[in-house]
Amino acid sequence: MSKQLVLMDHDGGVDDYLATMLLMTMDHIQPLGIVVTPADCYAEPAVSATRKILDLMECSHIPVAQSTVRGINPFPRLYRRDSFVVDHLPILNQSETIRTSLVAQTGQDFMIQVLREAPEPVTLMVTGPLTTVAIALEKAPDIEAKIQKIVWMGGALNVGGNVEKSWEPGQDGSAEWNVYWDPISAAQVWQTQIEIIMCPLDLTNNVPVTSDIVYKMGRQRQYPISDLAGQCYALVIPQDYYFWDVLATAYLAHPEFYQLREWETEIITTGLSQGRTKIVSGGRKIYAMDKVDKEAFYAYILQQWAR
Ligand SMILES: [Ca+2]
Repeated sequence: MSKQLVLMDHDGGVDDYLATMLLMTMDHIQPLGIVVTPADCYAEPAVSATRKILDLMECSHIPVAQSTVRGINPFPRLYRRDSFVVDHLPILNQSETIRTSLVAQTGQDFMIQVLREAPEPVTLMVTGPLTTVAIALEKAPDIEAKIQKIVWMGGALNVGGNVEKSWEPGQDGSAEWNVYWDPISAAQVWQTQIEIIMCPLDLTNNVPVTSDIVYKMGRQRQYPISDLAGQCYALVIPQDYYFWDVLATAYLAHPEFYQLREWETEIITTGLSQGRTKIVSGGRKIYAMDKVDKEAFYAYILQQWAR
């Protein structure tokens, strides 16, 4: 059986590194590269940490590219700082040199090239804003035909968003961060015919990062990857943290853990609700992950990181 081609586009949050670590364990997937979109991070440590993680996972043949797109509403500094912390974790700094290459071209140009050269359509695994995808599509509309589907962590359908009103003025709390960073790009992707399977807050709100699961990662810390995952989650445990990007990414390996539901939606790009993914009759059809077998998911990630 041929492997499923996947290009990942993450935005450098703690969860994004963990999603990358999970993707690298999937035997039936052939990762074509990793693009880092500079959203929930500072770009340089995020790119550096990503390359070091690929080294640790013995995936240094997979190229990393730095996207240079811009957002509209920056992520809080408190979240973005984590990219420096992860980049400095001892387990990622056992060698003075990084083997995984950083490609010379921008992440958006790399995305265009990878899609054009792919022998068959590619799944885009996106765990940050859709800006790099939108810019790539704008520069090279022909690549739409090479995108099999987009699996995306983003949006909030029937629950509130996660952009807190007390932190961010001028919005009503309905937006999810990956949309809010750049609602215009999300709306542009909504204009395409590409199949979108999203993992919204409606689902992730039910799958918290609990002390119990983090302790379980610790109890198998003889495995370096489980140890690293546990350290990363320990870093964010004081926040209200959920399996956002990791839950979305696990879908690639085990779609049978999930129930999908179709919705008609639109992206609100202006005003108080900018960044909202609103259910609207007659709107753009998308699939949302609606339910997940939580126990199977927790068991799966523990098993995959036991290496
Ligand atoms: Ca992310």
